[in-house]
Order: sequence, then C-alpha cells, then structure tokens
Amino acid sequence: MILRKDFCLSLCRGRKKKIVTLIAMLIFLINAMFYVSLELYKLKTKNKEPWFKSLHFDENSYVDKSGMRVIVGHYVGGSAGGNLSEEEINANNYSPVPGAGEGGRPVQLSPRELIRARELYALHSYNILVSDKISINRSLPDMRSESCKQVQYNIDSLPTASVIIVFHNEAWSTLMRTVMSVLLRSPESLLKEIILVDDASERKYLGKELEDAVAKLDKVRLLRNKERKGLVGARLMGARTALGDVLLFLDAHCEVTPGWIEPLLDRAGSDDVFICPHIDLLSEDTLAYTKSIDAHWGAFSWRLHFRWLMPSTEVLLKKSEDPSKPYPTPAMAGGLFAVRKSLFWRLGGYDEGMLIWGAENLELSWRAWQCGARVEITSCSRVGHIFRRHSPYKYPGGVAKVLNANLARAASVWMDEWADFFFKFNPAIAAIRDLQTVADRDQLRKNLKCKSFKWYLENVWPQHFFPTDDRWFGRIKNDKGACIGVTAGTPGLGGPAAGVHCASDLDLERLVVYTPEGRIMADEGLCLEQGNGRAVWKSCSDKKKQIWQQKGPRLKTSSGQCLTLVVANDKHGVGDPLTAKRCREKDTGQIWHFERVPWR
Ligand code: LR7
Ligand code: MN
Repeated sequence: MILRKDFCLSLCRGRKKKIVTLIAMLIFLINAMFYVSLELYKLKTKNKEPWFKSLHFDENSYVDKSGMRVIVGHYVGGSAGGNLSEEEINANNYSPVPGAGEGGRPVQLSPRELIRARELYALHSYNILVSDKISINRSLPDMRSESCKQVQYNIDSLPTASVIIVFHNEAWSTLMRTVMSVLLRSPESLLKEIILVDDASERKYLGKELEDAVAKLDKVRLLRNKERKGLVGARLMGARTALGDVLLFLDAHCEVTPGWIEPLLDRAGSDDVFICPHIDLLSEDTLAYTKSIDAHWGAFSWRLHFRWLMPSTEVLLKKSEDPSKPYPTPAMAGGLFAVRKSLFWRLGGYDEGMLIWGAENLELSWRAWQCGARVEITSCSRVGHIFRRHSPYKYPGGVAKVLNANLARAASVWMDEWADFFFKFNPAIAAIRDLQTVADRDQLRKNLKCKSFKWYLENVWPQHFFPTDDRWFGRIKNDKGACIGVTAGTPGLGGPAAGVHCASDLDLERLVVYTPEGRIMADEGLCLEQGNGRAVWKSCSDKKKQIWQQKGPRLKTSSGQCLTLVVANDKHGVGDPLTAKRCREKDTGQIWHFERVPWR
C-alpha cells in the first residue's frame, strides 16, 4: 500500500498521462521488435539448416536418406517474376563479394537480404542474390574419388569438345559462371569452343551486354534463336555449327569441377555411347556445392516421369571392382552429356517436334539403347547443377500441353505395347496423340533397324516395374474389401503398408504388378516387403522379404506366414495395417482376390 502510494505521489499526477502513453508505446515497440526478430530468426535459422532441409518440397520431390534430391514429378511453370518491375527483371546485379562461395561453400545472407532474395526468387527459381555475390570464377573442390584421380588420360589422343549451353532468360551470374567454370577447368587443347545458344531470351542484360562480355572471351560464341523453340531446337542449332569431335551439352546453371572433361571425352571417343557426368547438387538457396549419392541411375515411372534410382546389385558390384569405370544407365537426366558428333547425327539428332522442355531425355535414351548405342554415367566427371523446384519460365499454351505433346511423341515412336499402357492410363495425353506427326521419327527407327521396347526393358532395365505379358497387373483385393496399394503420400518414398480403397480400372496409382517370382510391385519401383512387425513399401530388390507366393487365395512368405490385413472394428480395412501372420483357416483378412486389369 505504502509503496503504491509513494509510487503515485511521485509519478501519478501531472505526468501520469505522458508516462502511460510512453509505457504503451514501449510495450508496442518491444512487441514489434520481438515479432520482427522472430521472423528474421526464422529466416536465418532456416538458412542454417542443411541445404536440403531449407527447401520447401512439394509432392514432386524429396531427398532420400543419402541426401540425394529425387525429382519425382514434373515442374510447374512458374510466374516470370510476380510483382517485380521491368527494371528489376532486366537488371544485372552481379557484384562479387571477395571470398563468397569460394571452394563451393554456401553463402549466407543477412536477414534483410533474405527478404529481398525471397522477393526475387520467382525470377529464376534459385537464390539470385547469392549467385550475384559469388565470383563467376569461384574455386571448387576436386570432387573426384581417389581411384578417379589416378586415371591417366593421354590428352593428345582425346577428341575435342564443343560445349553447347542453351538458355532462356537465365541469370547473368549463373550463366557466366557456367561458362567460366568450363574455361577454367578444361585443358586448352581439348576445348574447341563453347557455343552459347540464346533461346529468344527477353532479359535486357542478355542482349548487348552479353555480346560484349562474350566478345572478350576466347573460344566462346553466341548464337541466337529468333523465336523461342525450347531446348531441343536451341541445342540443335548449336550442334549444327559445332566444330569439335564431341558435342558436350550443359544446362546454363552448372559448374564443372577439376578433371571433369577428360573422362567424358575419353568415353565419348568410342562412338557408341552417350556419356553423362555424375551430377552433383548446387543448392538453389545457398549455391553450396554438395555431393550427390555415389551411384545412381536414371529411369522413369509409369507416367514417364524421370527418376533417379539405385542401380541394380549387378551394376553396383561391377562398379565397386573399379569405381572409375563408367556404368550403364537406362535413361539420362537429359541436360548434361557428351556424344561424338557423328553418332549424334547418325542416330537422328533430336526430335525437332519436341518444343520447350521435357521428354527429350527419355526419347534420346530409348533411341540410343534401342538403336545400338549405350547411355552411361562416369563418376569421374563431376558437374554441379542447380536443381529447381519450379520452372521459372513460361510455357506457351501451358506446361501440361507442352509436356504432354512431347511425351506423346516419345511414347508413340519408341514404346510399342507400353505406349498403349501409357496412353490407356493417361487419357489426356492419348487425346492429343493423333495431333503429333511422327512419321519421320518412325521412319528413322526403321532405317536404323532399332530394337523393340521389350528388348530394352529385358536387357537394359531388367529391374523395371512395368507390367509385361508374364506379369499380372490389376487389383489385389482383400475379402474384407480393401486393396493392396501404396497409401497417398510422397510418391516413391514408401512407408508402412495399409489397406487402401480399391482403385477403378483407370486409377494407376493404386494398381499393382504381381511378378511370377511373387513380388508385388507398385509404381516408382516400390515392392511390398515384410518389415519388423509390419509390411512396408520399399525399393524393389532381390530380398526374400519381398516374395509373396500365391497359394490358393493366400499370399505366403518364404517362412510360410500369410499376408494379413489386420482389420480393426470389422470395417473394410482401409487404413489398417498389412503384415505377415500365422495362417489361420478362418481369418478372412488373409483371403485375397486377384482382379486383373488389362494394361493395354
Ligand atoms: O524454352 C526453353 N529454352 C531453353 O533454352 C527452356 C529451357 N531452356 C534451357 C534452360 O535455360 C536450361 O539451360 O534448357 C536448359 C534446361 O532447362 P531446365 O534447366 O529448366 O531443365 P531441368 O534442369 O529442370 O531439367 C532436366 O530435364 C529437361 C527435360 O527437358 C532437360 O533435359 C534438362 O536439360 C534437364 N536437366 C538436367 O539433366 C540436369 C540434371 C537435372 C536432373 C534430374
Ligand atoms: Mn537445369
């Protein structure tokens, strides 16, 4: 009481109003500061996490256990800059900060810069502020394994390279860093030239400013497409003028590391192979150079989305014998590869009917394999590439239209019966199939006497998960009502297995393949596996735990247990766990009905 009185005596009267206002303002200020610093802290800590954790993944990508970014779906065309002004869109703000990003290290931004970086993100779908701070000549570590470093190449006997880099509205610093990294790290005698092909970019800094910069560089030429054609048209334009023995394609946001070109040229010299480097990751947030998983190969899902998968045990074993030896891959990612010029043209270059982006990598891979060549990866050539979540540029007519047309072309020319499978389950793409004129590509296939897609699946990718004539395809339905299928979630990631709603005949996501050996395969190369206590969806492998022998209406493991849908509350079992249990006469959770769905 006394205290309060004293307090009031000294403070309450005349100054009371002022002080109350002051306190209120103070409280407001403190609150505001707290809020702002919290936001900044969030931004800052976000950037301190491992690079892949700071990415916002959508359902189209994920990072696997080894840190490998797995692109699961197709990119979505993004807006080209949102609310940014013309001036902002056309500005080149390259201003290197000494030391930033050297050695491939990440660049961290101040909280204020982070906010700006966010605003500018839509322009390129990577952190342009970071890129503009890193010197276009930055150093990078030697990423090769010891065994790769030991390989001696006879430089004088290697073919020469024309490096072809196509771009549309690329950032200045990223494009130039790609060019400089090639100039800095390729032996003079091996690099014939760098051909830049501008696919009708609209950015001002890619006009005269780029021409002037290129004019100062030895061996670099700039070509321009008057109209936007897409990467196929642009690459063909470059390839037609190339003077080197080998065409070496790179995306416009790559950085090559020491020793990158020799293994590519060494292998490309042999005239029967499309050889890809090992693609490492340049973080889209910090541009940190990160190693990607040691062995991976390229393939594709039922919907023909490109995927990275673990190579077969056979390939891995061979690779461990000599890690410096190139290994075969069913498909290439598409952007980074070398091929002898003569082979490229002999096999028909590219399908010029493919516009803008997408599917040309699968078309080229199938064509190579089916027409007598090979597609390989060499771990001794390490190139970093900025993987992006969204495509930053426009797709005339919409991304689906463009991509579907390209997919339709690739499938109808090369996939035989599996084209029927693809079109059957993708009616929107089937609808535009007849709009494609592919007669010249069909003729090319005939002229080159190329092998069938069946041959490709059996010989190049025997581990594939597509239906075949001797693989059953359809719904496996439990007596209780639910079906075996991968539950919704991140595609390709697997996880605990549960009963799912049974699919309609066209619901590709929930149909399965059942192989003669007893594997239950879903799309994305997932197999049903008996785990510890519960069945799980895991990458298909030779594991015994993935074998479910059909015995009458039951599916039995090698130890004689029965696949059981453990139904709670006597419902249909949707969402209830699948597991292997002791077989019991009366357990209807162990009774399975196979409902075949024609796949073509
Ligand atoms: O209209 C266009 N015109 C172009 O010149 C559209 C694109 N481009 C350029 C673009 O500027 C870039 O340099 O083409 C190049 C590739 O385009 P990206 O970077 O948008 O493609 P991506 O890296 O997202 O996609 C991969 O799949 C593509 C399918 O069409 C191409 O084959 C890309 O080259 C390919 N990239 C890689 O393989 C790098 C490794 C990534 C993976 C997986
Ligand atoms: Mn790219």
